[in-house]
Amino acid sequence: MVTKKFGLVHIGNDECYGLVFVAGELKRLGHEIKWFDGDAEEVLQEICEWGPDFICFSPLTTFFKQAVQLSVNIKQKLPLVRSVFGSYHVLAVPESINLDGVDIIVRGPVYGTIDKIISSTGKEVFQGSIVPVDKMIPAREEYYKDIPRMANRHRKYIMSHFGCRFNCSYCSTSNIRNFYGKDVYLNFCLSRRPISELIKEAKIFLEYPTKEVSLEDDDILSGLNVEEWLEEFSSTWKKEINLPTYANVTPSTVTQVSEKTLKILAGLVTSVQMGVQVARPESLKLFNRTAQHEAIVKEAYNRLTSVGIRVKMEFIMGLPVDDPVMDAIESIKMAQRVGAGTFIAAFPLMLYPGTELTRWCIQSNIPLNDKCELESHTGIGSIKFDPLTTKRITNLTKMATMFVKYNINERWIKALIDLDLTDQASKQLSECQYLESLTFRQGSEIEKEFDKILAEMHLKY
Ligand code: B12
Ligand code: SF4
Repeated sequence: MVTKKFGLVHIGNDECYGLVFVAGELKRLGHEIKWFDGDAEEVLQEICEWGPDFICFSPLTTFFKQAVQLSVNIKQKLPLVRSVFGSYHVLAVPESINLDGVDIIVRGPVYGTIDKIISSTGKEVFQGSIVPVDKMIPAREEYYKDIPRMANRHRKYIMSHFGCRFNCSYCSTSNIRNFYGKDVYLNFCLSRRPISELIKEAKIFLEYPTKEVSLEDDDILSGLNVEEWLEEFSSTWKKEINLPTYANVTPSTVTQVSEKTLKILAGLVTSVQMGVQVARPESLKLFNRTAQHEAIVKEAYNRLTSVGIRVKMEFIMGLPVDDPVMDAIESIKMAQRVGAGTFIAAFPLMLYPGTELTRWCIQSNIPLNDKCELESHTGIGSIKFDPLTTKRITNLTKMATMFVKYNINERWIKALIDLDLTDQASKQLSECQYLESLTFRQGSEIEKEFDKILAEMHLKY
């Protein structure tokens, strides 16, 4: 076998989790790998000095343009290098193969594609093969060695399964499910990885200054035999890793699992993030989430807090509805009814390619906002509104955390969202919001390190 040099390009503030599995597969096959920080000024020079045969990108839609531009720049300097793109954006938009800078696209898993990548000469789109989840082996050693800002990140990620049983219209899950086919999706994306593999994967976190681990499954409570699995995972995690964790849940699953399951979860996580998204029934319908109405959210919130789990609720604002501002205010008022004083986060609606909602908006001729960069902290979403509504929605997403935490009433909310924010005010609000999320999970001590954390990331606002 000929050994090739594969450069892996990280982009963004958080780990590129899929690329960690690509690294594992390349290592298993005996290829040479090196990671590069795509956000670093000297990245182009460093890649040229190393001289890879292939350069790999795994951008979500948010980072796709940046990745393509970097690839174009690399290929100008190293005309023989071949660029390979994988992950969710190119899965949904394989036509991206026609762009300058994109030589090869891999749709779906990396498995079974490396030899094809090496042999290919023209522009090609490959489809990866499913392998049993216990054969998916990630590799982080080189990642953390080559990009210290990732190694030193206070938060790390791990996933026990890769899917979700719901079908929200704004989410890529339905697209991924269609791509794999329903049965394969069920068997692959919803199967749990062996606990021993998760522990092996997490051991490296202990070598670096890790403060918390996000159990990043879309819903930690979904999947078969959840009670037995959680019990075993929780006791092994505490024995072998014992770093604080948090997880994602969905209201409907929280209300369905047993009391014992919730108590086991309470022993494992310090808090959970629960997607609530919207309050109004017609907005729930637009999102294909009709079952997750206020009574379910309230029940889920109460069940979680009754076993001592703190809950962060997440909302989406700026919907293509008749009165988007009141729609968002109704969501805030619902969050206050469910858990005033708690920590919530609100994001502007982002339309990702391949989702049902994206298709619906295009078919319905909903005006789209070309200023949306798919960066949630900017407060700029995908739907185009008149200037006043745009301002109010942006302010609502930036201040929603404060409105619920400090239980601000509707008159004050309406007054505050009419303010014109200066650039500095906007930046500080995003920082405050981020600090709230850290103190919610890690306690107020983290405030002492906040300036250092900010210095190591490029917080978009
Ligand atoms: C884990 C996760 C995260 C993590 C890690 C993100 C990352 N960059 O890896 C965190 C929490 C940081 C995150 C954040 C965000 N996420 Co996220 N996240 C996920 C989640 C739950 C799982 C993704 C995953 O790691 N799967 C497991 C790995 C093993 O699979 P994989 O990534 O597909 O990789 C495999 C293949 O695709 C392929 N592959 C991947 N890359 C490459 C590259 C090459 C060269 C090759 C050959 C193959 C290859 O090989 C891998 C192994 O088989 C998905 C939802 C889901 N259940 O799929 C959403 C998802 C990916 N996230 C999404 C979004 C929108 C975001 C945010 C932009 C949200 C926001 N507005 O802030 C941020 C972006 C932050 C960032 N800096 O990247 C969207 C992406 C939609 C899109 N078209 O871009 C998804 C699909 C969820 C959704 N709402 O629809 N996310
Ligand atoms: S519950 Fe979350 S991960 Fe599942 S389909 Fe809805 S938004 Fe996507």
